[in-house]
Amino acid sequence: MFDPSLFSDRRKRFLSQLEPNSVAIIPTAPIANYSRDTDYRYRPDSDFHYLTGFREPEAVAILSNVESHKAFTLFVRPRDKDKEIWNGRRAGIAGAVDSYGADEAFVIGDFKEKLPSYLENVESIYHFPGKYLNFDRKLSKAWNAVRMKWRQGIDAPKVMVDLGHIMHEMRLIKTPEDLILQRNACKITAEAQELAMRAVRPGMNERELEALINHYFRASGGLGEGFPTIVASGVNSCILHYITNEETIEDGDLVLIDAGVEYEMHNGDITRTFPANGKFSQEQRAVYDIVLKAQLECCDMCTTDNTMDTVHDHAVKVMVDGLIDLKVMEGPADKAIEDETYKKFYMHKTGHWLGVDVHDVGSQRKDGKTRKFEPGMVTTVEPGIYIPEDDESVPIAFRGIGIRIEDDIHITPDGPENLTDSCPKDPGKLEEIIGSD
Ligand SMILES: [Mn+2]
Repeated sequence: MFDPSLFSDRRKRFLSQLEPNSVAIIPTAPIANYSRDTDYRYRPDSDFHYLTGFREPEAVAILSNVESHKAFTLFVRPRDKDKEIWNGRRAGIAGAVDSYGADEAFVIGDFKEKLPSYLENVESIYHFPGKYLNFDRKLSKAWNAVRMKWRQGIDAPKVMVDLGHIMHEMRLIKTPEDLILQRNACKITAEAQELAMRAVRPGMNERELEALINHYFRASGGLGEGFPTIVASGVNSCILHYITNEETIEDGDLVLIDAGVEYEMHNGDITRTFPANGKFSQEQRAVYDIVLKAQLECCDMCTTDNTMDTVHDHAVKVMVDGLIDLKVMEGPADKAIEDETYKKFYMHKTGHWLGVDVHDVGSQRKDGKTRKFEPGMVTTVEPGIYIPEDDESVPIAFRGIGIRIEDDIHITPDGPENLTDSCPKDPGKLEEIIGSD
């Protein structure tokens, strides 16, 4: 799976965008502690991994276009027979060069001492200030150490540039290689969702569906869930990030599942909502049809003529009109939108970028304006309606209904490509397959 040329190509593209005489300093993520001396399974920093492919902790990449520097230097943990027996293999400095394409590699223990030499007579430092504060201190100290070398005629860097404006624009526009992984993440996620639809029965616990989905993610070659799987039955569906997943699914409940696999550092993200017993009630179906109409039309709007905002505004309009028709909300629609009274039923945005992070990086603005979609972007489209169970202004049969429908859309020059289209959402199709396994 690991293809060094993919990463060397990314590094070339990255380096070509730096100002002359610059150095980029990119640490990977620290290890996160779970409990006492037990840590979470390690996940590298997304940006660090995007440029290096290196997945071990305690590593720093230095990319430079300074003539006297190597283009790509990696600091990594040393080989250590004893530690490798306990915690797994290490590439070491030889592996950093041979397998990961570093021009030069050192052990991480030498980083502090060597860092100032990478900053001498350099114009700009590219870095993410604020992301890892302990690392910021090391970098600031090194910068200061270089300032003190003025007697030797050495200049210190003048500017620190936020790495994000280059890195995140790169990550926002997916390459054909990125899309292979993205498509697979979407496919596995779609299959897992359908598995849950077919398996669901009233009387099951939410956690059983969670386990089914997460089992499928891992068994399909994914690392596991890219974010905590949401299995929300009944009124739990009105809690946007409900991850407790401990309650019994009752006859007559809707089940809202929002889940995504992390596959080779790419995330799927799909939400489906369906009746546990295989049949929508009249009110559930009425609200479902509104959300589905908004979702289908918004998916179609993912073209280079539109922006995140125009898509969101359309979702709001369709759903407000629908809720007024159902007498769940009071009209007129223009006033409900103007006064934002709809926000008690729809309080989130309609989409987010998707990729290496599930809520992926990349600016939604360009030249001071909301930017239009561009080919290579991947966005979710996920309108929803959540009717509070205690809202006495709403007819009782509608209270506690929460519905969200989410797909992952790749923007192409010819229009939207729905990467999760295979995941059922047509209400007739849902009723056909629910509980069929
Ligand atoms: Mn999402």
